[in-house]
Amino acid sequence: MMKKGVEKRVSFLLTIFVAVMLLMEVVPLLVEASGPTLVYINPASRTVSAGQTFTLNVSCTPGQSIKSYEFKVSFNPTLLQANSVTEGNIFNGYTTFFNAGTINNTAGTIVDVYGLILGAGGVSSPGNCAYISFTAHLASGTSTVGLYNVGVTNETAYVPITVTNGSVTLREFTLSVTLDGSGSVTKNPNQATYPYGTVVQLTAVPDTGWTFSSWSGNLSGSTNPTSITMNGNKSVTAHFTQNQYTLTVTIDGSGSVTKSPDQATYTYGQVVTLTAVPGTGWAFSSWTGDLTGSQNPTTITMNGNKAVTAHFTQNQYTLTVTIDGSGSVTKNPNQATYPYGTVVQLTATADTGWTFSSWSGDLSGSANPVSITMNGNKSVTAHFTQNQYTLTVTIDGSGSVTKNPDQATYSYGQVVTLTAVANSGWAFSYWSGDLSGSQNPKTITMNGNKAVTAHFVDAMAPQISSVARTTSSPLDTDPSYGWVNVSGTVTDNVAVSQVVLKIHTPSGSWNNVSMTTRTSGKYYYRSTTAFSAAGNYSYYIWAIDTSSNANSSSNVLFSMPANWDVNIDGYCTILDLVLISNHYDQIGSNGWIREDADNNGQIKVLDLVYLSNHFGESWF
Ligand SMILES: [Ca+2]
Ligand SMILES: [Ca+2]
Ligand SMILES: [Ca+2]
Repeated sequence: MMKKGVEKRVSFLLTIFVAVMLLMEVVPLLVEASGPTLVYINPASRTVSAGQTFTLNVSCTPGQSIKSYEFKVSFNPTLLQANSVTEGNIFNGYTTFFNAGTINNTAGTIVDVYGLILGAGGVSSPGNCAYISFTAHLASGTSTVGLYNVGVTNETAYVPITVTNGSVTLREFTLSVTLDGSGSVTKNPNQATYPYGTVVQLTAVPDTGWTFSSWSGNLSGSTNPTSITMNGNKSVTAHFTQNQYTLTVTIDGSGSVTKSPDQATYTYGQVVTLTAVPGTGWAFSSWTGDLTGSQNPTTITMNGNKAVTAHFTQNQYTLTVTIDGSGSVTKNPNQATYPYGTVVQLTATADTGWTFSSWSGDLSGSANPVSITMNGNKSVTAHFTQNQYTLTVTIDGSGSVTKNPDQATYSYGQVVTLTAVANSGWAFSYWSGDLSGSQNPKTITMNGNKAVTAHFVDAMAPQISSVARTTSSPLDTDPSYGWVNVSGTVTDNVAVSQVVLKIHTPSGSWNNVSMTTRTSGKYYYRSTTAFSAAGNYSYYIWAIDTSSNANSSSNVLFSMPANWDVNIDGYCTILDLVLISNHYDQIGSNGWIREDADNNGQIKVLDLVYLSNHFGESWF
């Protein structure tokens, strides 16, 4: 059928050709003067989108009356697909014959498109020969839409033509990126426009302190980098969110830290002022963690999560104890320094001989032990007073005691020398009470109140004086032939205990007889028997006082003559007989004369006999 059509067209063209030749021979000037016929793609250039179906016109502006046309079309089959060819409007009003030609989308050709007016007639007005429907492939680029093998005829011949090709550009696409937040997006490749199908890698790069979160627009999700395929104009928004950083403050010790501004979270670069406020009795010391040093207040720049530790140290206070006097103070606990609030117990311990009295300085009163609370440096003085001891001396007897040194009171450990001084007639004997023994002088160490008695004893014997004797007369009529009165004065500085008359008799024995007190101090003894024997006697007075001090008077000698010794010469001799004979026969009262030897009142021969019985004796 096609072949039949071609043959028919060829014969027809031959006919036309002959007709044109003839016509040109006849009216060549007419034809040439009209100029060439323009055959062109209309629009000459067109921009379409991938996938777009559009129509290109093959237009004709006749330079003369024309009756037929033929052409072939070439195009880039990778960019364009030809869909159909339909007859144009140039020969409207005439009966036409139109051949849509053959489309080859592999080769990119449309061949053998032609049309003509059947029968008589021609057209010289511009119009379209054909409409070609194309669809743009999913690509970008520019395809020339070319016309070749173009021929236009009049009734008889091909007419001069000028052919103008056209072009179709498959547009490229824009990729518009919008930023939400702070960051950037890089495109790879980075072009103003992209051919259809280009895969563009988009990499979202957050600014410091920001984080890419998601895509929106023609992308979604949060994959980064991600790809977008350019099958159209694309508009993408990259969303960045500002990072939020935490600021964690840890307290070491006692205190607090204020944040300015005080927020749950902070954005990048935000400067936060940290002020460390120590608790009572504490001091800020240093920062550690994401801060160092000890500046306060200080600032921290939030370029990440921050953790800071504020270190507080407890204030240390000294406790100084001063001693006034002699003693010591113990501290419990005993430390060089104390943290704030420590309660320290102070115990004052007096040295021996001292007594704690009171506190001064940062303490007062006299409580002991006492507590002090360390809320600052403390200085305390413990006052001790020296003990004062009394030394009481009592005198037993008569004397005195001197103290060296002689003070009303004494301090502990003081040594006092006591010297006992006896009064006359007295002697120091011994110490009692807080001293003993008889050493004199003697020392006593004052380690308390002391009481001492100094004992003095009577050291003076009785004094015996005025010793007197009265002896009976040898003529005494006492049948015992004699008596003696002995008296004496005995005194003592204390008291006389006993007075004894000690008599040595002619027989050699001693008679000790107590003397009795007649008046104060006067002692008396009368004896009518102790001296009855004739002979030589001696006596003395012995006295003892209440302290057993004894004294004796001097010895006194005397004689008691025998009555037969008339002339008291110690012997009974003839001379005694002579004296009796001289008074022979005289009388008188008894004992009136010594010659009355037998004391009968008359001198007789019995007296002579009495003497003769003792003749030759001696009584002393
Ligand atoms: Ca005495
Ligand atoms: Ca004689
Ligand atoms: Ca006689």
